[in-house]
Amino acid sequence: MTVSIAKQGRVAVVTIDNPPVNASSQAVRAGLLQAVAETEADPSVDAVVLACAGRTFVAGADVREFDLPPVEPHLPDVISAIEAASKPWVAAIHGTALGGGLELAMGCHARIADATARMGLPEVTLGLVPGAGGTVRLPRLVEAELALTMIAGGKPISAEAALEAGLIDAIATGDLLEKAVALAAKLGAPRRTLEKTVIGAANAEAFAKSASDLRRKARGQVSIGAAIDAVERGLRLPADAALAEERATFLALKSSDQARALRHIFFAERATLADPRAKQTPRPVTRIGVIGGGTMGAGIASACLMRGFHVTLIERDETSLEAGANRVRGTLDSSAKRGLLPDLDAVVARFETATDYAALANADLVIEAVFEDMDVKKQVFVQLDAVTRPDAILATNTSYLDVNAIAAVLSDPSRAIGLHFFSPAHIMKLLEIVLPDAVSEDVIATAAKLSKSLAKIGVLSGVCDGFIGNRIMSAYRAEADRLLIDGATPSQVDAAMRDYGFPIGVFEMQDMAGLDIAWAMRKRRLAEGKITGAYIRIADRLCEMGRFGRKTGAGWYDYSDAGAQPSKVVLSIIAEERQALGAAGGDFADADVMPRILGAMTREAEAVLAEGIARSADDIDVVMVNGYSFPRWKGGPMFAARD
Ligand code: 3H9
Repeated sequence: MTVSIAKQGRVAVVTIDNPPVNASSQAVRAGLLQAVAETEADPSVDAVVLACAGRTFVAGADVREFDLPPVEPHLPDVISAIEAASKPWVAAIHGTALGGGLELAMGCHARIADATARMGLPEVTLGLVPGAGGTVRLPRLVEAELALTMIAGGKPISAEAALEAGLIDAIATGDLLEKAVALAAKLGAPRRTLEKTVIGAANAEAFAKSASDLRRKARGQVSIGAAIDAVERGLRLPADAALAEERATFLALKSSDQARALRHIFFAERATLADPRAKQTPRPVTRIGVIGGGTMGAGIASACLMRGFHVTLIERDETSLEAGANRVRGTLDSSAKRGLLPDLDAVVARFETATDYAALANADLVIEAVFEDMDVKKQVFVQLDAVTRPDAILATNTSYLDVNAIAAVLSDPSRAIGLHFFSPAHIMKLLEIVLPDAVSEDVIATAAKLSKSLAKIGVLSGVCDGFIGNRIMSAYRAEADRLLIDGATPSQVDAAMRDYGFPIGVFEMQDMAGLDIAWAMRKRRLAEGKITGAYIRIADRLCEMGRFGRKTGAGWYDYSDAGAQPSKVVLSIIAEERQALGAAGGDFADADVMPRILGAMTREAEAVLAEGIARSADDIDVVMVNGYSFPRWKGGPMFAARD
């Protein structure tokens, strides 16, 4: 039974059992309406507890139903029926109460949660606003500022924060259901959330500032502005009017292009590891070695420590080791200050450092993050081959180099794999899992499990120069250079990309990351004969002048206290290179920039797909959205191109 009723004394326990996440699909909604009728009619019932079986409370509406016409009963009507009941309903929350799940809980007359539960209204992340009373009930339970960040920011909060804010009535210590039944038994006449007065903003100015910050950050994502408007209506209008407007906005957004794109990426992210090779029995991993304490190595070490692994960081000498260890400690400290690491001491206790590879004798997995140079990486792997257990997995964090060639130096290449993290590694969600020819399936499965343990989205990639993401990025970067030759300016290209929804444009991005790394890579690829066609020397000439980007105060732009300014030097280099290539230049239309950038992206993506480097077009979308800031609400380049 999707919804069942059991009795505990005079309290009815209504349980939803709809795996995997108890989404409020049609069967759940119908079952709940039936449960309201039955408990109202049953004189032996004084109160009701609403609980869920399995791993979580209701995690929201069933997103798969959103592409189909709505089927009755609708969630707002179910929630209204619960709220109008003559007997008190208590929501017993474990896991996550999200979206329609939290709306259901807010329609109950009291809420109790276990200490690890989380609650939120993440509808904006799916291109929606809450559609079952969330924007009207939440501001009646918590202050307007919090309602705004939860609804328009889509951020869930902890049980502790929910208790402090007034969203829940109690945190259960011990058995949640038992405590919920006890609470229901003594609750008395139901107090309805909708009948409560709106709490409002403690500080109207702070509320207005957060609203305008959120609108600015939305960068074209419609649902964020719509969510702010809905919260403001929830604060201003009578409940009935606000509910009607909320529902109309929800229904209009549900069929919008942005919501469809966001649903696409939601499901694509959950399907990346649906490959049978990733489903073999993984090798156990508790002890991880990280070679190299630079930005990347320290970030990887921090990410692993924060997720419960034991980490040994290796550097070539004491000075570099100290610097690397300090980077790790700095990251851990700042995460602890933001409340992300409740037990910092326990995390630090799992962190060791050494200059001798012998310290890795017991490691289950080693990730090298040393200088991006084939010979250096091969030397590291030769040393690892000598000291590690034969079943230990050896991973390289290279972002471009041939993982087959690195694996080949091992006596058993089947234990080598690529784990391409993105910087900062403790924050970025994407992990490209690069599969050399000889890799064994349980090594793939172990990498897949690791990506989940690190709360990352693992995407399988074949071996090629740059794998999925950097290869596509190189292609659209080259196209951006061609745009300059054809008459565009760097600031024109950057502005067009920002207008499309990228947080920054391709030239600004290069200035931020530093131009020197790509320069070294181009030299290597030129030497290897991998660059064909007309070669555009603009970026090389900037590097020859020491213009490596922000870190040197100059790159594609000039930097000063006043910020980034277009550079006359760069514009004249572009003009010279145009002339050298015999290009006419002239005025370039803004509207012609993005079709060229997107065209280059999708052409390379098609090649990546045809060569079997990426498993699917959806995987490419996941990589570009999560590693390269492709606007999420456009669904990724492949989705955008076929839409
Ligand atoms: C909403 O509620 C609108 C209302 O305001 C108004 C209504 C009128 N639907 O993420 P996982 C599947 S909008 C359908 O890997 P985790 C997921 O595809 C909704 N399916 O697990 C996967 O399937 P499979 C607002 C869903 O433990 C499986 O469940 N709610 C849904 O890492 C496991 O998912 C949200 O936006 C769904 N709503 O994380 C919450 N959710 O195994 C979205 C999950 O076949 N969900 N699935 O690949 C989440 O944030 C996470 O899934 C959750 C669990 C935190 C719950």
